[in-house]
Amino acid sequence: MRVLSRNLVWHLKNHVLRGAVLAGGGGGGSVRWQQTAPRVATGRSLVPNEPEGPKVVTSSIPGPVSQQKLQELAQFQESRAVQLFVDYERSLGNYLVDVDGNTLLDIFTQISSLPLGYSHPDLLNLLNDPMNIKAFINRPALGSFPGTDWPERLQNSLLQVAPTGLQHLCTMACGSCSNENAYKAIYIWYRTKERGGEINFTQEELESCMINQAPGCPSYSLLSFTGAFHGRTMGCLATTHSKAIHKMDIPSMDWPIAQFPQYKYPLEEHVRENQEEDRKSLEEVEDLIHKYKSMGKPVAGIVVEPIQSEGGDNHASPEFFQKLQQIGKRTGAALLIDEVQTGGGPTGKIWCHEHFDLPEAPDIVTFSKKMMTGGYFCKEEFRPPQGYRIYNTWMGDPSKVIMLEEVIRVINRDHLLENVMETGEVLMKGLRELQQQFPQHISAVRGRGTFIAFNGSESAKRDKIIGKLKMLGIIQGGCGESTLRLRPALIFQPHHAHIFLERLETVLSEI
Ligand code: PSZ
Repeated sequence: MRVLSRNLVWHLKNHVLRGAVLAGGGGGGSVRWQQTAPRVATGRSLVPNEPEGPKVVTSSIPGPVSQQKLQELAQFQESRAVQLFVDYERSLGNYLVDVDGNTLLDIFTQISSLPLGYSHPDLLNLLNDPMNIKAFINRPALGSFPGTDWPERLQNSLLQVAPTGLQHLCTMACGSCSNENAYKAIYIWYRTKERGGEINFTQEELESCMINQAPGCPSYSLLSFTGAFHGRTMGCLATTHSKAIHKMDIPSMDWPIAQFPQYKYPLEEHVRENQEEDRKSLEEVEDLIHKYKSMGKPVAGIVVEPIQSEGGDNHASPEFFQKLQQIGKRTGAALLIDEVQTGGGPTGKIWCHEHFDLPEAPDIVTFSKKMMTGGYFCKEEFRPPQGYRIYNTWMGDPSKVIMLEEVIRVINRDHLLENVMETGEVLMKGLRELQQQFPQHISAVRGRGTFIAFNGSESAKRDKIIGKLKMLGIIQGGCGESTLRLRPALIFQPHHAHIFLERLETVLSEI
């Protein structure tokens, strides 16, 4: 009943009262999120025929069909992380439809990896081109047998959005393998520098590397930050520190880990304390770099997320990143910015580090998720001096790059970065108001674009909010200790934001 009446309120606001400034009503709670005419106007929803709003038809989620499927799957696969089964046939735009027929507004988008939501018509349309169909079924080993159009494909996709100053790239399949190979590129670069331009290996190097010993396998290290997430493969995992469950029982490397700045929010009210956090963190970075050098494990690179995502949406200032870059330059360590989760537009720029005004490009930028393909951009000196050193079977997938080309075209055509900024403003304003109204439940609203988060009062309360939102038709994710994060697609518009805010208000007034 409650859901039905909420749907009705939503319908009124979006169809009857669209463009008007609402001053009250809304089932007990006041509706203060002003509806203004959208600046990005291409009809109501950017994806035609999207559902009108969320609709929950089962008394619990996962519903009975999802539960039954889960039992089937669990017979032969560990499936405890499965939340529900999805009807991808019926999911569209910002709405995920599950196998029980629940229509859910998706603000988590497959762990932040859908740039254009579900079944975007322009992506579907790619399959009408017979050339594309061949690309989808003939998957090449790109490092050795790329198709005729591969250079052109990369020019028309990844290189169109390459960060300024990074004109070289390597494609990979996922975020972890992008980081893993970027780490290798850093070590190769570092050792090549040490050899002083000599590109031939010594016999001793050739033999020792085969048995994991120096000098062929030097003991270099990579500096990462507390709370970081860079993937779960062995090298990446050594730099991941967000949750113990990721790391338990896996042997790892003793590499330096510096404390990431622990900011207070809102940023404008805590400038002094946050600057002090930057200072402490950067001082530790320098200390660790010196310490590890004297231990015989020189730091070849620094890896950092522009906004720590899995670790709890922890921000750091542009000055922090500028100074981090300076430290890297001074000590001879490369700077790798991991844009796997932030890249592709959710912060209102294609790359989050564009917000930082770095005096020059970082050395390597890794990507995946919304970029459809994994990979990294790098400076020329990060290309290994020999071939076949950064390589694997697929090295990505042309079909994903074809999709990315279309995604970039749609981002430009539909002004999706502007849409992200506009929707982000609506979300931030609404969340700040809710934070004032319910300070006992939520705090620390923060974000860039629609890459937004806020804290619950504690981990169990956060999970409760997520659970109740789901029953009101909203899929939202958690991260860190007690944080709720928004990771909508780039097609998430102000009217979707209003549905979310309204339902969050209901949840907060009920818990
Ligand atoms: O639990 C997990 O394994 C999750 S939940 C979210 C992610 C992984 N994100 C992946 C990720 C990332 O956010 C950053 C900043 N860097 C690297 C990765 C690894 O990417 P994948 O998962 O594609 O290997």
